[in-house]
Parts: sequence; C-alpha cells; structure tokens
Amino acid sequence: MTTSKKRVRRDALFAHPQDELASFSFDEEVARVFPDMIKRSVPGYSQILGMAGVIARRYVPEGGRIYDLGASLGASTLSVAQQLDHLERVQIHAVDTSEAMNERCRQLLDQELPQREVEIQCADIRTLDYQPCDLILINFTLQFLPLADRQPLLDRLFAALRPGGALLLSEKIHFEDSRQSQLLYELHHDFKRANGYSDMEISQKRTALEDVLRTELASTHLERLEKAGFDFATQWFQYLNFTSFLAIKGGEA
Ligand code: GEK
Repeated sequence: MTTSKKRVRRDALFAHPQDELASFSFDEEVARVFPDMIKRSVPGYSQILGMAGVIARRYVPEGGRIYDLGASLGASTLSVAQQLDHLERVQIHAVDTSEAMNERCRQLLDQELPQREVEIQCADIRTLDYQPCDLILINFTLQFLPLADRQPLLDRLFAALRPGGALLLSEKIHFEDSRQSQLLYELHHDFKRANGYSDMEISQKRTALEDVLRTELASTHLERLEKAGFDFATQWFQYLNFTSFLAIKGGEA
C-alpha cells in the first residue's frame, strides 16, 4: 500500500476585511482551499460522503454508471469508487462548471484513484446529455441553481436513472418554524467558530453567498422528488441545517 502525503491548505479567504464583497464564485482561490473550507463549514459533510460509498455498494451493479453532479474536487466520487473496488467496468462521470475545480479534481483523482477511469466533464448539469445510470450524487449543488431550474433538472435526472436506481441529494435547508430556523442557523455559526473561523470571516462569507445559495424547506425537496416521479424518498440524515435525501426510482428501496 502506498501512502500519499497530502498538504491541506487552510481556508482564509474571508479572513481580512473586504471593502466590496464580490459574490461567491468557484474560482481558483476557492478550489485551492476547498477541502478545508467544506469540512470546516458543512456539518455532516464527512458522514454524508462516507455513506455515499455505502449507498453506492447497494445500488450500483457491475458495468453500472454514476454521475457526481457539482463534483468540485471529486470527494463524493472518491468515496464511491473506494467502495466499488470489487466491481469491473463502472463508469463515473464527475461534472462541474468550474474549470479550476475540474483541473484540481483531475490531479487529485489521478493520485488517489489511478486504477479507475473517471470522466471529468466541464459542463452545466442543467443541460448535460445524461446517459442511463444507476446512481446520481448531487451533494450541495442544487442549492446553487435558480429555484426555477430545480424541478426541470430533477425531472431529467429521474428520466436518466434506470429502474431501481438511486439519487443522493444533500442540501443546506431552512425550517418553517422561525425559532427552529434561527436556532439552527446560529448553531451553525457556532460550529464554524468552533472550527476556527472568526466572526468577520463568517459574516463576510454569509454576505458573499447571499444571492448565490438559496435554501429551501425539507418538505419542498421531498415534494419535488415525488413530482419528478420518485416512488420513494427519505430524509436519511440531518445535522443542524444540513440534510441529505435518498430517493429511489421504482422497485424495492
Ligand atoms: C462534494 N459535491 O465535495 N453545473 C455544474 N456544476 C455546478 C453548477 C452547475 N450548474 N452550479 C454549481 N456547480 C461536492 C461539493 S460544492 C458545494 C459541491 C459547496 C458546482 C460548483 O462549481 C461547485 O464546485 C459545486 O457545484 C458546489 O461532495 O461549495 O458548498
């Protein structure tokens, strides 16, 4: 077994006062610190990635196809591929619009997954030409799409899945009850503070994300999945205001 020494770059992108805050974008600066940023900002990220691999084992057959939508640096792809080591001819498509992310994703997967062919596609998941597939991972990506584009995308994903196939959807959410929303929102900020972010970093990042990341209710996600055609969907995970759904097309769960 070989061990690779990884240097994780610390996210300090919002550590200094910024006169004019540009909207958040997935550029080279973000791609460089992304693994550190997402781990310190998204409660439950590692648990969801771990389960993505476990879920893949259940739904992906030999010769199957997987899409990782908004793949960033390929962390979901990596988790899934590691659990499917025993299967031949599994095709994985890691799709992201950010060239900076794709470039780093390629380098990381070449290092970590030399034995597995992953097709890294620089494309918009709203217009991608989907081929029949067994598992779709869409982890913390739908939240960046305009609200009006979400149902048409889920309809297309449902159509692409083979019967018995699964969709893993993870999102930041808010709640109907304003007290619950406020408490979990504040606890999320406490979580970030506990992970070493200053109040200024938290507040500047929040401003940068304001019009870029739109959260919804868990019930809205479940209704949308049902409308797309999924026979079964469950909210299998929640950590503060971050959650994950598993939806199955037909057959047994
Ligand atoms: C992970 N899933 O580590 N088409 C393709 N990609 C897009 C689009 C689009 N329309 N819009 C945004 N993205 C990953 C984490 S990050 C989540 C996902 C976050 C991409 C965007 O470029 C970015 O790489 C990713 O979606 C969202 O498991 O940063 O909080």
